[in-house]
Amino acid sequence: MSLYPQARFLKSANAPGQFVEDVGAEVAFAGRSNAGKSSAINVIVNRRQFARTSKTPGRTQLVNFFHLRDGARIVDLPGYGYAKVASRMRDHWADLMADYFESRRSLKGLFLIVDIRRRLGDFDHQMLGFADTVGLPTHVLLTKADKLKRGQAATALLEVRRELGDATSVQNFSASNRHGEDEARARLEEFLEASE
Ligand SMILES: Nc1nc2c(ncn2[C@@H]2O[C@H](COP(=O)(O)OP(=O)(O)OP(=O)(O)O)[C@@H](O)[C@H]2O)c(=O)[nH]1
Ligand SMILES: [Mg+2]
Repeated sequence: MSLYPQARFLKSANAPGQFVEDVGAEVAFAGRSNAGKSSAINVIVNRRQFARTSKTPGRTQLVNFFHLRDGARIVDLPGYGYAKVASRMRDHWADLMADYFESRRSLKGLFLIVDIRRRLGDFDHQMLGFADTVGLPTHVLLTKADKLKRGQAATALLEVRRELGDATSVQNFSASNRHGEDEARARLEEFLEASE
């Protein structure tokens, strides 16, 4: 059974004017391209191919809004870190992200999705910076934890926690074996409910 039976794709936006109405609460998912954002959303919402079903070419640079239930949304932010992306696209991305973080009153939390094997990169720190600027609580999912041995995954978690300190919560996660799904969902709900 779906935990979010009403969950559905709402729309993709390429400019602030296209964002859905700024009411209720939403939590944004950000991360490097291919980090596992869509897979994490699918596990948390408990629907196969949910975040992916609406995928169309070029969508990587779009802000995707999903309805979770009345008054609650998930936002799949454009993936970043493609070396080949033209600088004009990178500028567009930075402008769109700055605009999104500064203007969204309904934005209640940020999930940062990081491949546990790569650790945090410059763009990840930039996202945490955006969140910090506007006082947004953040949660880091170190995903693809199934790709590491248990001990290595535990060490990675400790190291990232030490690196980030109290600024953000951090957990290990795997979309493949669903490790950490309850913890992730609980944190999502905390962010959404803090606003009610
Ligand atoms: N082993 C393993 N593979 C994963 C996990 N999460 C995602 N993947 C794989 O990593 C690849 C990228 O996953 P996506 O969820 O599409 O990543 P994304 O961040 O949404 O990527 P973009 O939307 O293209 O930016 C896919 O081949 C997934 O099957 C995980 O927890 N474990
Ligand atoms: Mg995706």
